[in-house]
Amino acid sequence: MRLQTLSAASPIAEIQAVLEEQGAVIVEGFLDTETLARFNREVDAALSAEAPNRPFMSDVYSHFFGQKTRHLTAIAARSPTFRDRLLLHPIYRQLCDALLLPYCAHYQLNYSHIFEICPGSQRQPLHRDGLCWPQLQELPYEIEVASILALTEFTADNGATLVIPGSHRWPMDRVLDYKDAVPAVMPAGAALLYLGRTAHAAGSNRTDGELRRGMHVSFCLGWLRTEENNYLATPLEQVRNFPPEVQQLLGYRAHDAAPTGGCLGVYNMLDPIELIARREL
Ligand SMILES: O=C(O)CCC(=O)C(=O)O
Ligand SMILES: [Fe+2]
Repeated sequence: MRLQTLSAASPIAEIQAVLEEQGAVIVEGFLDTETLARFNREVDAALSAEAPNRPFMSDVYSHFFGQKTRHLTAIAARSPTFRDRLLLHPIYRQLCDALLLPYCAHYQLNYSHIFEICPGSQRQPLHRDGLCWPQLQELPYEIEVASILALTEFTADNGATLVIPGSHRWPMDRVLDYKDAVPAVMPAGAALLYLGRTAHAAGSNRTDGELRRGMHVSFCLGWLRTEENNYLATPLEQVRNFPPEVQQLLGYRAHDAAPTGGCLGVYNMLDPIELIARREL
C-alpha cells in the first residue's frame, strides 16, 4: 500500500477521509515557502547548539532516539511563527475539531519536537505514538492527531518517516515489520498527518552529508496528560503574552467536563486562563 499525497488546498473532508482510511496522509504545501524559511531561521541557532550525543531519561528512550539526531523541543517557547501560524494552522484545527473535540471540552498540544537526523543515524523502532496512553487504546475514538512536518525535503535515503498504512486498524499487539512500511517521501513544507494508533518510525539516514529536519507536532484530548510538560516548556511568564487560543492549546485552560462538573487543571478552584486574562495570575 502507498501513502496518498494531497495538497493543502484539497477539501478538508478529503484529507480527513484519507487520514481515517489509511491512518496517514501526506499534505503538500502545508507550510508555504516563506513561512517555512522564517520558521527554520527562528530555530536554526538553538538546534545547531544541540549535541546529537546526549542523555535521555531512560535506556528505552535512548534506544528510541539514538545518538545521531539533534533534538529541539518546547517549540512554542522558541518560535513566534510556531505560535502564530503553525499551532493555529487551519488543517490542524479542522482535523482536531472533527476527530478530538467530540470527546473532550477542548484539545491541546501534546508535543512539539524537532528531529534533525544526521548521516549514520539508524531507523527508529516501529511504534505507535498513542501507546503513551496504553490503557486507552481500545477506546472507539481517536485520542491523538499527529504530524511530522518536513522542514527539509524527506527522501527514502535521508530518513523520511516510515509509515505502515492501515496499521491504525490492526490489533495493538500485532508485531510490526519494516517490510510493511513505506517512506513518507515529501518536499520541504509538506506534512505527514497520522493518527495515534498508526505505526511508524523515523527512517535511517544513509546519505553522506544531508541533514533531515522534521518536526513532530501532535494534539491530544484535553483530559490527557501530555507527552511534553507544556507548563515547564512554555512557562507562565511567556504565556501571559500569548493569545487565548494559544494559551488554551498549551494547557492553560481548565478542562471543564460538563455536564458532570468535574474539572481538571484548576488553580485555586478557578480557571487559569481567566485569571491570566484578568491579570490575576
Ligand atoms: O522524525 C520522525 O520521522 C519520526 C519521529 C517519531 O516518530 C517519534 O519520535 O515518535
Ligand atoms: Fe513516533
